Amino acid sequence: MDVKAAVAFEAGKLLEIATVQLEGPRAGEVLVEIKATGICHTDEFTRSGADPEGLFPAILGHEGAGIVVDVGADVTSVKKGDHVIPLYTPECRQCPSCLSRKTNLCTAIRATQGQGVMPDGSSRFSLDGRKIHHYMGCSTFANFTVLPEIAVAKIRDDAPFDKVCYIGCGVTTGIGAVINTAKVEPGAKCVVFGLGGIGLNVIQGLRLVGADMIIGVDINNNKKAWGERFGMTHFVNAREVGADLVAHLVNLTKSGADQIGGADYTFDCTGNVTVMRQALEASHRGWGQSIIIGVAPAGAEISTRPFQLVTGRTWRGTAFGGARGRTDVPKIVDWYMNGKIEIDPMITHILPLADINEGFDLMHAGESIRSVVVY
Ligand code: NAD
Ligand code: AHE
Ligand code: ZN
Repeated sequence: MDVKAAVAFEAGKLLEIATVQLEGPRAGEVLVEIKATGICHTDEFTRSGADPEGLFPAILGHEGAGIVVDVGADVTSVKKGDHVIPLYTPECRQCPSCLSRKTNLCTAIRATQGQGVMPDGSSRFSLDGRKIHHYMGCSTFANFTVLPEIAVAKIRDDAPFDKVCYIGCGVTTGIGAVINTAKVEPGAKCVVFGLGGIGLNVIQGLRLVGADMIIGVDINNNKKAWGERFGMTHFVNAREVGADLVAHLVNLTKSGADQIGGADYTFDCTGNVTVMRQALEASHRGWGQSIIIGVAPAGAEISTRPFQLVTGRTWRGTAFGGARGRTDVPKIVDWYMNGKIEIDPMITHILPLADINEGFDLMHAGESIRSVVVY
């Protein structure tokens, strides 16, 4: 069938709107009509050429929501008409990773997903006979896409696609990093670096679990009001503080008998390895945990003095907020529908597919929190 897509033909180039061909679902696969998709910074990371796994041409996008319109043989867990959110972290419930209960990083199809193809090794997308790669197993920058059955979460029918698409990455990543990965306890002191589409969800996750101190760090003063809107208690402009940023943050967290200072938990939501080091070093001697969420360019490496770890700080990372998609995503949709978490104010721009490049411009200008393309 012919479908409308924004195609990334080459690294660093604008996406091009094109009619491409999509084959129907094979065994274990489903065809989904995508109704809305968010634009995450990770899409920009790959579009720009910074992603060592980036493949071109490809149909990017991994933060979507839509309706199952066809299913291949042997599909049992979803049916035509079901509303779903595509999962770049699938949940097969059978692989060693799923069975370990120690990680959400299902390994059933990770190898082929990284090669931009379906689990049988072929792509369903093409343009005039030329193969187009899938992206993160999702390719939500097309109005129809094919996904493995294990890579869709069935959600309730009354949830608005143009809002809950954000649960496909940003919302779940931010809130999940707090709840699943760090397991932040009430009363904790926390620092969030980078108050964008992910960082603000970390902040609302911290508010949800009852953190006492939520310090937000950004280089854009406009993010102060944004952070406060979701529960941030203190704002620090990293550029204005300069080289003393870590000392400044440690001082802010000192209180009463604790004159050592440092946060119980810090979160990097920037993808900048210098910031990752600051985040680790701003965490508390003896027990501080620093969670890396940001994705860094090919070749980038993190470093610190081993002394930082010897003295009890822990460096950790999280993908998709440690969430098991088919199990957790429907619950997060319920949280949104019941008013437990907010999404609407963070969706600052709604665009037609034809204007998708504008969504990337808004991200670069720091003007959007999330732009959502509605088909
Ligand atoms: P975004 O562009 O919306 O936000 C980034 C924010 O960081 C902006 O507010 C920007 O001003 C701020 N910033 C930039 N440099 C900074 C610095 N030196 N110090 C402090 N703040 C700084 O991006 P996003 O969509 O929120 O994504 C954030 C990062 O998370 C990206 O690297 C993205 O690829 C990654 N990500 C990871 C996962 C995961 O599962 N681990 C999921 C989604 C996104
Ligand atoms: N391809 C990149 C890695 C990118 C990455 O870490 N992606 C996250 C999700 S970001 C969503 O916005 C992830 O899920 N990682 C786990 C995995 O298996 O990819 C690179 O650097 O090679
Ligand atoms: Zn993302």
